[in-house]
Amino acid sequence: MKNDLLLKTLRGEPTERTPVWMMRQAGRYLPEYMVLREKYGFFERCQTPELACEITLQPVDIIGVDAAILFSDILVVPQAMGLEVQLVESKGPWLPDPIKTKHDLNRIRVPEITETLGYVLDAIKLIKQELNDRVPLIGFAGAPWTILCYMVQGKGSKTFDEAKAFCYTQPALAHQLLQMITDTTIAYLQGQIGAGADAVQLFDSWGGLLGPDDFENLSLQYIRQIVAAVKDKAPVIIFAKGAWHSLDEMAATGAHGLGIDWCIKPAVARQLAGKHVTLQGNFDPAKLLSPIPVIRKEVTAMLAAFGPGNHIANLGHGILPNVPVDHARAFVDTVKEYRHA
Ligand code: 1CP
Repeated sequence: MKNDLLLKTLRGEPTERTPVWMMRQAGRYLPEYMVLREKYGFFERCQTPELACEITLQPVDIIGVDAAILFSDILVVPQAMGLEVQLVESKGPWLPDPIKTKHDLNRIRVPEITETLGYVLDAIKLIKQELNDRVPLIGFAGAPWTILCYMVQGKGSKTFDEAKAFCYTQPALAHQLLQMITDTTIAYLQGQIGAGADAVQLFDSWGGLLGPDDFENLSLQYIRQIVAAVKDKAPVIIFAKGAWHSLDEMAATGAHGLGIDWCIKPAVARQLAGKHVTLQGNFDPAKLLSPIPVIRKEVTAMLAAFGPGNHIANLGHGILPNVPVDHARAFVDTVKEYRHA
């Protein structure tokens, strides 16, 4: 690997500088992505290895990030389990027949990965070939709780109240569903690593909607199973947005990296997570809308706050579609130019 800054940092080894990538870096803020978005539907872009490969490589070539992340979506998992998932223009994900009852659970299954998600594995093989070891490739999946949110609510939400009501009123069914998602995700991530992914990230985007006890019960116990099943095959990053209260338990899973958002100070996160795990984050994505000199100053402050080693510079959540490309580049360049005293 020509640029192994990310993998070294995840293994806890020292590097000459901090590695940097951006969550959702392959996407709508890039004009080159928008050209392909005009021509092909969302799942067509995911399911065509040549398109997924081209989109995955765009931020590597255009912005110069230290890692590629597979272009796909967390919602291909419910699709593979047998639920219909659409992406409605300017409205987001839409699942017309969400899971509400025991009867609905009979409509889904733990699928064979090569049969249902073989296109992802093919995309990974092609991406690895095209990357030619320039930078590592990150594979990913949604954490079971976040996937349940969409499978039950049927669409995006600020509160995911229907998903929570399902868990609180039908706990046995909820746990059955979470275990099915977990089993699918383990096979899926093992498949991604087998196809060539150098590291994997679990996105628990809605983990922060749960209190600490519910987070353990509905999310972390399943994340723990997934980390245990993949951590010896490739480094694992857990990004449970807003779930800072459980950083110690997340570190105890044996994950190599923990993502944090901008609502926690790096020093506090370090204290909670312990000395050894690598922290990833935590720039407020909306701050990329600031003037470039402000971005540079704030990124420098963020790097100083994390201190040297055990840090992957990233945003605290996905990049916003209205971020100018040169602002994203300023974020990445500032990290690449920075050296700890
Ligand atoms: O072009 C378009 O309009 C589609 C927008 C889009 C894109 C570019 C969606 C729909 N998904 C993606 C790609 C995607 N999704 C990646 C690609 C790799 C990268 O560049 O990072 C990844 C990692 C995801 C993961 C994802 N999808 C998450 C977890 C990360 C996060 O942002 O919290 C979630 C929650 C989703 C669901 C989803 N898919 C798409 C949208 C707009 C959403 C969010 C909907 C919501 O707010 O509830």
